[in-house]
Order: sequence, then structure tokens, then C-alpha cells
Amino acid sequence: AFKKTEVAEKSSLVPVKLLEKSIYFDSDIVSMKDYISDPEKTGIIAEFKRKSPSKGDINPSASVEATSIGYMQAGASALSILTDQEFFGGKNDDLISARKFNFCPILRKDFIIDEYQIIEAKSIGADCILLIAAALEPARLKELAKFAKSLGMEVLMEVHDEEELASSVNEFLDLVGINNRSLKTFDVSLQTSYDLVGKIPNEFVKISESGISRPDTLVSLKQTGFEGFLIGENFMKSSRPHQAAYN
Ligand code: IGP
Repeated sequence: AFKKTEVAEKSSLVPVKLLEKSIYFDSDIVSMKDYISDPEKTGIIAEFKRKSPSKGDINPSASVEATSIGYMQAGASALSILTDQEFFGGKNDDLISARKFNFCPILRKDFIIDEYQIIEAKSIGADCILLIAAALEPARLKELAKFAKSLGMEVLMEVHDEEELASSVNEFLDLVGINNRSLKTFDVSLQTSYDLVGKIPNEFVKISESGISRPDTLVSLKQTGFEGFLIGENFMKSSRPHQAAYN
């Protein structure tokens, strides 16, 4: 099952055998699917990122501890922690820190293309991984989703158009996210969510991602059938991101 992970043995990456010794590796996850579909909760997945390719620096000195604890106190249902260094200024230690201080579902937000990254995600305490349809062949996406499920994790698949949704949907997913931001042009249009929500099969929890900045937007997305709302920049651009989440 770990066929693609031999690369780890040859490089500076932590060997799989060590990752599997992490206390989180054999622990049960906290279900993002359950938390997001709980009608008593807000459905907000609050994201921690220091910068982004579309905006550059957003909040380079933000503290992941204060922000993640504050997000949860403000009523978020789950956390999304960027671990990609190059484009988002994140690191695995950010997720490890968020995990230490919060009992809630945590999404590892990164560009996952290999089983190794899924083992790593589990070992640092993530509950859910992101798979981006635009970055993976449908058959490969399904293989990675199946692998994540075999480790007891949940899977959020992200799509940006109807074609990606139709070709990549598979039985190993838990949540389907509609990204309102095009990864090619960075243009944001909430219309993407309104257009695609009805096309997501009902067995998946429906998430609207990116460009959400107003309470009334959230209300109307909810009315069209979304249960989860992934919000990053709008919170992170504040000097105290968790206080922005209160408002
Ligand atoms: C959050 P925003 O506009 O609220 O900061 O968006 C999230 O949707 C965005 O960060 C995101 C993302 C991604 C980041 C969506 N898909 C894939 C990295 C990789």
C-alpha cells in the first residue's frame, strides 16, 4: 500500500516508520463530516494562512495557537491549517500546534499528490485531507482518497467546475468543496457555488470555499444547500484573526 513512499527513504523526509510511531497515527479522528453537518454548529471552517499566491502577505506574524483557539471560541466548527511553505507560508508544526490546543476537526490544507503526504497528515494530527480535482487524474484522486480512508481519515475533494465534479466524484469522499476561486486566474465568483451546489450528490457534505466575507453571503449559501463554509483571508487579514471571526 505504501508503494509511492519509497521516495521518503531516499530523501530528507521523515521515514514512514517514524511517522507511524506518532501518537496521532493510531488515534481516532474527529469527524469533520459530523461537525459540519451538525445543525447546532455554524459550519464555519476557519483557515490559518500567513500568505497566499493571490494576495501575497496577509498576516506574516500571526500566531497559530492564539488564532486557532480564538477561532474555536468564536464558534468555528473546524480548522483548516495550511502546511504548504512556498505559497502559503505554512508548516507541519502549525498543524501540530493547532492540534495540541484544540479538540475539533482539522483539515490539512496542502497540495496532496502522494500517499506519503497522507501518512504525514495523519501523523501530525490531521483529521481530514484535501484532494484538488484540478491537480489529479480522477483515477489517482480516487486511489489517494481510498488510501486516506484506509488510515481512518476523511477526505474533502475540491472542484471548480462541473466537469471536474462529474469526472472525479467517487465513493471514498466525505465532503465536496466548491472553490469559488479559480486556481488558474485567482478570480473569485460566488456564482460558482450557486451553479454547482445542485450537482453535488447528496451523500456528501457540501462546502463552499473562498471569497466569503459577509454574514449575508453565508446565509444565502446555506439556503442553497451548503453546510460548510471555508473562510480564510477575511479573518486572517485582521491583526487579530479570531476577533474578526467573532463579528
Ligand atoms: C479560503 P479565502 O478566500 O477565504 O481565503 O479562501 C480557502 O478556500 C482557500 O485558501 C483555498 C485553498 C485551496 C488554498 C481553497 N482551496 C487549495 C490552498 C489550496
